[in-house]
Amino acid sequence: MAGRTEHAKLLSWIEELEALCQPDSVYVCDGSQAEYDRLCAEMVESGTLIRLNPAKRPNSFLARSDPRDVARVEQRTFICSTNKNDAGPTNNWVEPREMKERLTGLFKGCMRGRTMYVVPFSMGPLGSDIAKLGVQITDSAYAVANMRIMTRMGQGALDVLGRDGEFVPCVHSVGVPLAPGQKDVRWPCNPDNINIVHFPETREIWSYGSGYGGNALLGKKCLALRIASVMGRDQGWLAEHMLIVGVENPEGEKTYVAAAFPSACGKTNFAMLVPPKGFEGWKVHTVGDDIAWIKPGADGKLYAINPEAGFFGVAPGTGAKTNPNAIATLHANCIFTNVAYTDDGDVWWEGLTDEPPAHLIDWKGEDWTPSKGTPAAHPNSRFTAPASQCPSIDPEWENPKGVPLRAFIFGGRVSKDQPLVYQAFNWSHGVYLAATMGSEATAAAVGQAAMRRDPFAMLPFCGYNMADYFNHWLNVGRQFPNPPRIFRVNWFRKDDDGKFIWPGFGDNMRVLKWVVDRVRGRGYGIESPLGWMPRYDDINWQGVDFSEDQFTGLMAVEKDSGTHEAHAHEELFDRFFDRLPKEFVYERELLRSRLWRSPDHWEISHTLHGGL
Ligand code: TSX
Ligand code: MN
Repeated sequence: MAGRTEHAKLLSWIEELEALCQPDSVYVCDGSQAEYDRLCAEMVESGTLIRLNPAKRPNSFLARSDPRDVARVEQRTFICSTNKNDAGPTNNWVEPREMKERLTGLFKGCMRGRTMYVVPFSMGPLGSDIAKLGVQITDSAYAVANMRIMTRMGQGALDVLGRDGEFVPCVHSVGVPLAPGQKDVRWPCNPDNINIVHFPETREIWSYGSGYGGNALLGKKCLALRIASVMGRDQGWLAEHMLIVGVENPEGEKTYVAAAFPSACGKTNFAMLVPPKGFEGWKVHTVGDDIAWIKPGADGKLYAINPEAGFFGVAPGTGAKTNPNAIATLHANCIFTNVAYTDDGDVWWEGLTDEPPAHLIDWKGEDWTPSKGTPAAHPNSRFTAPASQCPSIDPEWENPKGVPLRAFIFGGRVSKDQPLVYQAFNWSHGVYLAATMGSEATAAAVGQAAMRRDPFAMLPFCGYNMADYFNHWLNVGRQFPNPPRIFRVNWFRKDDDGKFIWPGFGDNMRVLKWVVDRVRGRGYGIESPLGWMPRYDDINWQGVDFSEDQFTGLMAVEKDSGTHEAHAHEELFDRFFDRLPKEFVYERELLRSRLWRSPDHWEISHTLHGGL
């Protein structure tokens, strides 16, 4: 049974796209299990998918992409607003009419010899006030199968759409039409012609040439971040690159926190954190691992939903020690892309086990042994897994109202000078901390790690001028007498021997507890030049051997490097000169003056008083 709709605008849009793309057939997805099973069986038949050993991993599949199509392509991602400056200095821009012409050329006849799938989907629980509907047209069955895991896809979405509901039109093609009788390849794509295009004013998405992840699953980065961030700006809410967790203490009190980290900081691991020894009775519940839509409620609180229904996570580094909840989530009903294939028909990737198997088929489909010297799984290989299978999933994760947020955490990946945790003095200081966050990119010059700024972890995902985005955040805070508190963290500070000082992973619970204590008015804080900090005794150290000296080193603030950092913020802000919030200049001067008044080497002493 195919999906049914009487939505006149949707039906005429489908006809229009059919005329443009000239597919052999059109199929409207109903989202049923039978449909999913049929599509996957067809992809096994065509060689796009390998069915994994059902005894090891039931109803799960492996896909190997074209080696030229393994990640998002930021140089080929466009925000096509009427005015260039509305896209801002951090986005690629092309004039909308010019881009429409380019797309019409690319999409003309691009689906010849293929099926055009119509994929209706809801980002967010079906019918939630915060949710948004989209319809993706695609010639990739792989995209359809992934969309069924990642979104609420099919007849349910069509029913919510009704006869005249609003939807975001999303058009996707791998860009490889087939001549009559021409045999398809395993992973069709057109890597030299990739275009990932957003029209923020008309709220349309067009994606051409790639079958991979964020390029092809248009509900995720394209709709739920780039287009939704524009909707949020216009409608007074926030679309953020954030995980959401619910922290439950032994008394059963629950505190919801959202957190933004740049890539390669372990967001999914944090979203599924397992409390360590010393936290008996504490639980961390997962609401989402990548995207949060956050809306002001009538009661003066901010409510967040996870617009997604699954996890599209990086596989390497995910193991029973680093993230047991993810490993349990992956037991069945998953799609794996570009991981390695084991001799017994299962999957493997670096970090899944301490010891690699003696023999594998690597992500390129070649024989692999540990002596080969190349990774068996691609570093950006992925799992697509239903969120409902996560053991730590929050009972409220599908609550259409969302969950009330009490704190925002922003974290970078910095080996020097950035302390483990501190709290912003107020909302505008917090927005400044989020805007200036970044991660170290190992630079070519030996020994020098360059900071790559990634404001709010949104640099590749903001659908409009980031300076306007900063102003939007400042405005949201102004509406609330008691907004969520804002924190900065860094799990990655190293000592002089180049070793990580902080154990990280489950031990991050110790930081999370202090955050919860602070927002609940229970936790003590010392005023440092950077923000409020916990003293050694403000952290629960039960179950870990971490000395006061180690902690002091982890929290120290160097006057010189802090001043250098404040100066580097200017470089970032200069790009946004014409629309930069005045508050940022003010916050930078406050930071400089706090550092100016501080000793060369500031450190926490438990004898210090004057906290709050
Ligand atoms: O995900 C990570 N988190 C967050 C977990 C909730 N990672 C993985 C790297 C990013 C993909 C981390 N790596 C974290 C972390 O908190 N910290 C580190 C650094 C680190 C790595 C290893 C050890 C300690 C710290 N220790 C041993 O290997 C024994
Ligand atoms: Mn992400």
